[in-house]
Parts: sequence; structure tokens; C-alpha cells
Amino acid sequence: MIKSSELILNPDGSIYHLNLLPDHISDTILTVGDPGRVAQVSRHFDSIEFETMHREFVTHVGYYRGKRITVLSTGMGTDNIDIVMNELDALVNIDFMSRTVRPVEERMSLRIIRLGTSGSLQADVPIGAMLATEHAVGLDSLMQFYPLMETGIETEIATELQQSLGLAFAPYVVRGSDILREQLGAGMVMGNTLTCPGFYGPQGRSLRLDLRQPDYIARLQSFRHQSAEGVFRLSNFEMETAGYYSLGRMLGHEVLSLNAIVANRATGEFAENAGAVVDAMIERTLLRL
Ligand code: R1P
Ligand code: URA
Repeated sequence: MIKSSELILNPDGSIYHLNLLPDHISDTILTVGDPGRVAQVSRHFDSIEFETMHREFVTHVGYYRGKRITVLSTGMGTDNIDIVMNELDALVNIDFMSRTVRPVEERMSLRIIRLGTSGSLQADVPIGAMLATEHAVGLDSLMQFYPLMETGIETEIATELQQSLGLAFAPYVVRGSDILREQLGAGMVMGNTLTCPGFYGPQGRSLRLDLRQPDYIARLQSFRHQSAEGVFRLSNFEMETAGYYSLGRMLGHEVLSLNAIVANRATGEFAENAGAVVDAMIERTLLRL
């Protein structure tokens, strides 16, 4: 039995941060960072059956072309993704009455699709592109606390990137769901996404503070790893994808990160209408669900 201090339920039985009951969610979940983007997605729904919010976690559940869809905001950073993934999983794979994990044969695999913004690292991934993440690389510390199993190639990439960047810690590398990427990412740029524990220094931005490594961006842009899977390079930056991919692998959920490219760090440009780039990605994804 899971203690009240570990599986925390609100007085109405809903899960602590997300404020959701098991019946509220659908098996397909769209996630966005910005709480304001939830309505940007749900305005396309035929009907909305349920809405709630708690802190930065805003949820709308409704129907799109007859299919039940949940759209949920996560806020920024993998620390929030730790909350979102654990609580979504608890909603489907833990019996709240008995406070026990459901037997393996009753466990459910969710489809979780991140619709986020991102900065490109490479000149040939332009503003306005939609990018589906193949490998996520985490520079954050989330996987210091979980026993993530990495493949041989993932470990090689992590070790070489650590050396190349001169980091005191090893990044973690996770390949996402090929099935979901092929289904929903068809026609998009396929890329490898660097998940950073910040928007400024960890993404090589310097306003008033100098960076420890002045050539950090150049090192990320030129990093290559050759393996049986081909040549690996880093395509883009954001702040959540590695948390989704690693926790998705460990919890048994299918996860895909889709990135609307709104900044290009090779050319120094930012999108004139970032909202339109995001809208185009939302509409394309909904049509493919
Ligand atoms: C930073 O501006 C935020 O934008 C990106 C980053 O991952 C970070 O959360 O994603 P969202 O647009 O989904 O929030
Ligand atoms: N989100 C990020 O995290 N970085 C960018 O450059 C743009 C959006």
C-alpha cells in the first residue's frame, strides 16, 4: 500500500498537483508548456467536457472529430515533467482506493505528445520548421534519481558529449518512440533535442552574465557521433523533452516531442510570429491523431 505522503490525493480524491481524477483523462494526452496554449489547442475541439486548473497545470478534456483528447499544460522544465509523468501514470496505473499498483496485465500505456516551442542549433533547421525528436539528450539532473537503462549507442553519445563539452557530469540520452514519431511526425524535420536546465546560460545565451565556455554553442553545433544508426548531431534546444522520453521509457508510455522552431541560434533570428508557427503544428497534429 502506497503511503499518503507518497501518493498524495486531494480531499475530492484527485491527484495532488494535476487536480485530476482517473476518469477525467483520455488515453491520448497533448501537453504544452504554456497554460495559455491549452485553449489554443482546445478551441479546435468539437466540445469540451471538463476543465480544471491548479498552479501551472491547466487541463481541458474534450472531443476532436469524435476522439476524446486531453490537453494539459506543464509549465517549464524537467522538474515539472517529473510531476506530470508520475501523476498521469498514477491516474491510470495505480488503484487510488487500495493505493496499490495495478497488476502488469491491467496496466495502461498512454500516448503523450508534447507540442512545444524550441530554438534551432543548426542553420538548416529554420524558423517555422516543425521538428519531431528522435533522441533526447538531458543536461538536467533528473536521471540522477532514477535507474534509466540506456542502450550502448545512447551511452556512447552521452560519454562523447560529456567529453566534448567538458562537463563534470554525464548527460543522459534516450531515443523516443519510433512508431509515434513516424505516425505524427511524417514530413517534419527529424532531429535530436538537447534538453537544458534553463533558457539562458544552459542554452548559451548571455545577456549580462558571461558563460563559463564562450564557445559552448559552437561545440554543440559541431558535435557528431558516428554509429550503426548513422551520424548523430544535435538539432535543437528546449527544456522538457529528455524528462518525457526517459520517464516514458521507464513507466511504459509512448511519448513524442514535437517542436515548433521559433529561434535560430546559428543565424541569430527569432520568429516574427511565434504563435502562428505553434498554431500550424497544433492543427497538423490534431488532424493526425
Ligand atoms: C522556454 O521559453 C519554454 O519554451 C519551450 C521550452 O521547453 C520551455 O518550456 O517549450 P514550451 O513552449 O512548450 O514551454
Ligand atoms: N524554447 C527554448 O527553450 N529555447 C528557445 O530558444 C526557444 C524556445
